[in-house]
Amino acid sequence: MTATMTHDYAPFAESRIEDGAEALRASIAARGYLFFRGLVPVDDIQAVRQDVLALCAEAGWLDPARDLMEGVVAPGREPTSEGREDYNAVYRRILKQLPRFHALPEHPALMRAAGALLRSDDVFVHPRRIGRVTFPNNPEATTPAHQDHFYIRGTVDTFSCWVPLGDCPVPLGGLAVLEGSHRQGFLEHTERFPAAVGGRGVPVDHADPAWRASDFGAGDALFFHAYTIHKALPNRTPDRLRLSTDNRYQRPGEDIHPGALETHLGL
Ligand SMILES: O=C(O)CCC(=O)C(=O)O
Repeated sequence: MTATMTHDYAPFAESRIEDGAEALRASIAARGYLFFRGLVPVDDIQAVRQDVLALCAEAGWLDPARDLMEGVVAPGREPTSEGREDYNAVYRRILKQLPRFHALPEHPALMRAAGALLRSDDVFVHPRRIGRVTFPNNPEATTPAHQDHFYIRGTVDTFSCWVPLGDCPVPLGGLAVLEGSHRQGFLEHTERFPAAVGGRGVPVDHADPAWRASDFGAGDALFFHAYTIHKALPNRTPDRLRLSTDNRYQRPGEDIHPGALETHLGL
């Protein structure tokens, strides 16, 4: 069984930062997520995309005959994924050598939205940077349905923000959210997906009409609560890399698990 199956999901409800903090908090309390179009300037996202893709190209992952920014996988290149030696060698460089990748979670646009959700001018950004390079033709590696609290722990008042590095239409993957699922509280993560990111998930009905997903454009951002069930959609393109970042925000001084202060995968 793969981590996710493909269905046509209804699109996300869209929020605007101009809606104001009260309305945004009411919206995330009702739905468990906020989806912003064009929150981060496209050029700021594309700059990080370029940095990440340059490292992918150096590793021989990309087709040199194609424009770097397309992120087209080299013909014959087998997929790789988190935890494998060849993947981690590139991912370590992404985490350590790219100042613009490192700075992205603290982008003023993301900080402003996080501050509104946390009802605080003072926002603590988790230092654990997380990026993902998801190959096509590798559905087993698709992130299964889960709640971030299972992985993050610490205060439940932690919000995640998923930001793709570039356009991410549904066939390239994206992220789907089970609307309203944060109200179920913390769930047992009993499902096991050995080949997938994280490896553990909650049992879900993939045909549940409460699932939401939309095409993401560069600069779009999806915030969600630590209890909101979400999953990646499989990269169904024949040859494109899906690039994304996971960013976490909480109020300073609240409970935090020591692991959230360490680098991702110990890299
Ligand atoms: O992009 C992915 O594959 C997983 C992202 C995710 O689950 C998260 O941001 O918590």
